[in-house]
Order: sequence, then structure tokens, then C-alpha cells
Amino acid sequence: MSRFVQPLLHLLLAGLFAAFALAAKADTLSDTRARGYLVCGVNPGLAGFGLPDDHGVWRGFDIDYCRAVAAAIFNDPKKIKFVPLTGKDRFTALQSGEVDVLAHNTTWTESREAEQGLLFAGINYFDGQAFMVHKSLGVTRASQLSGATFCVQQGTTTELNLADYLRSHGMKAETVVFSSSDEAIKAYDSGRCDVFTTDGSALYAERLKTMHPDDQIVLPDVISKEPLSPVVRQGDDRWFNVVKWTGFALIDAEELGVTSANVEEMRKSNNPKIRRLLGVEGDYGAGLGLSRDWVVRIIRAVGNYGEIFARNLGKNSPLKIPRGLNAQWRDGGLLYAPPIR
Ligand SMILES: N[C@@H](CCC(=O)N[C@@H](CS)C(=O)NCC(=O)O)C(=O)O
Repeated sequence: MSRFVQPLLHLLLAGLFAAFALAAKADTLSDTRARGYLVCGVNPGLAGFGLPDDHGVWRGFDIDYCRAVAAAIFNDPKKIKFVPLTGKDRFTALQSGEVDVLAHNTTWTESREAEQGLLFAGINYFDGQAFMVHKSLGVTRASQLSGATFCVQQGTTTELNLADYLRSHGMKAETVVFSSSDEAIKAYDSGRCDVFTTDGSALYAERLKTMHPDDQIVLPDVISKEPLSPVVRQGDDRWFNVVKWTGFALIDAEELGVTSANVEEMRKSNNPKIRRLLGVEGDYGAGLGLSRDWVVRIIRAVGNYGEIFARNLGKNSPLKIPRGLNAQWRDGGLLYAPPIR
């Protein structure tokens, strides 16, 4: 082969390889745009997080997160399909590409991220595992639960934390595992178990599913950290950024006092932070593949983090969960989003 042809051949092969690599490169944002709607994996029925209402309209904190992403892309929070997933099936649905994003009260752990090819896009709810017991049991602290029967759900951190807790406290107990939370709470309610355990936030909702909510108490002990976060697949940095920065934008908007009621007015603000957030100064959507007014689209559609929390979980919802750790950092909570600049 002539000494001119060989380098040319190498160049050609390198070019072909690059073209294949490019073709195989995941681009969920473009795929979503081409499809015309976002596909979001959600909890099949957890009040406050993901649950269809009487008219079949999906409602909840995770639902609004998905709507925020759809609004950022399409300027229309309705361009979305919700796929209800059990706790056990949620990761396979994401890995296989059945959903673009998972917003499913899912705890961020090292193995879920590093071993399952996933990325958690930023904590949107700081939670912890707690216990609900029948009042008639006469128990006030978790340490008194030795010998009790626990109802838990399969494929959750709940199952693992409970085993840790019992082992480290030298407690003997019976654990009954269910594949859906509905089955687990029904079994608890029927008296099959003394204790029902899951994330504290979910206990607020599950308690209301029992026949006599006032006959149940949630013990004050919190036995784990459950940082809940939306999840995406690895290998698509731009999409990861879209989901991650949608969450940060919601938190930043609350911090800066930008709400669904005042977002149009706020575009006239002199505050440079608000001007950047709303795309009046600079073009911070471009790097994400979004429009300059991407945050305006989000806030107009679903409001800021505080509005989403109040509507679904907090003071304007039946659950009335206090903000607690989920307050802004300035109010003594843990919400602290990087700035848009
Ligand atoms: N945050 C924990 C617990 C999540 C959890 O318990 N989820 C349950 C109860 S809310 C669930 O998804 N239930 C829906 C179902 O599978 O029916 C985790 O990520 O493992």
C-alpha cells in the first residue's frame, strides 16, 4: 500500500467510527422533541407524589416535576405521558428507555447510581424512613418494636434499612414483603402486621388509606436518610443537565420570590439574578438546548418549588407536611440550588 493511501485509509476509518459513535450517542432531548411529548415514569398511586385524580388527571409533587421538564422543552406542561411503575420495576423501565426520566420518590444511593447505569439529577425532597403502628399496640418508640411483624415493600431502600435497623439493635422481628405498596398497606390495615414502614413523606399519605387513620400513629424515630431525586440514564449529559437544572430553577425561583402569579411582572425586575433566571439578561437556556425563557415557561406552568410543595404535600394539600428539611437554606432548611449564571 502506498505511503499516501494508508494514512487516508486511517482517516476514513476514524471518520466512520466517529460517525457510528455519533449515531449511537444518546440524545433524549432531541428524541423527546421529535416524539412531541415527554415520557415520565411515576408512582402508580401515592397521594402527594403521583396519583391520578377523579378525572384521571395525574397530580403530585413528582408529577409537577415532570410537567416542569415538559414546560421547559415544549412550553406546554401537557405534552407528557405518565407511565405508572412499581417500586420494583422503576429502574428497568428507565434503563430500557421506556421512560425518559423517573420521578418516583426514589432514594439516591451509591449502588443505584454506580451499578445500574443511572444518574440522580439532584435531591428534590429530603426524607427519612419512619414507622407507623396501630395505636392499640401501645408503643411510642421504635426501640419497643422487638418481636413485632413489619409490612414492607419489595425493591425499596425501606426493606434494606429495616434489616439494618433490626440487626444493629439486636431485635428479632418478622418481616412480610409485598410487591406493591397497596398490598402492603392493606395487609397492615387488616392486622396482618403490627408495623408499616416506608419514607416519612409516604406515611402521611398511606395513613389516610387506612380505615381508621386516627387509630394509627407515626413514631418519632427516623432511621435512615432518604434523599429523593429524579433519575436519568447515564451517557446523555445534556439530558441530565436539562432535568437537573429544571430542579435547580424551581428552587432558585422560590429563593428569588418568582412565582406563577408574578413571573410576567418579574421580567421587569432590576435584580440581575432575576433577570438572568428569566432570560431577560444573558441566554442561559442555550447551553441546555432550551429557549432563553425556559425558566419563565416552567414557572408559568407549575410555579416555583414552594408552590409545588404547598399544592401537593404542604399547607394547601390534605397531607399538610411541614417544610422541615425541605425549607430554603435561608429558612433553616437544606434547599440550596446552584445559581443560574
Ligand atoms: N424512597 C425509597 C422507598 C420508595 C417506596 O417505598 N416506594 C413505594 C412506596 S411509596 C412505591 O413506589 N410504591 C408503589 C408501588 O410499587 O406500588 C426507595 O427509593 O426505595
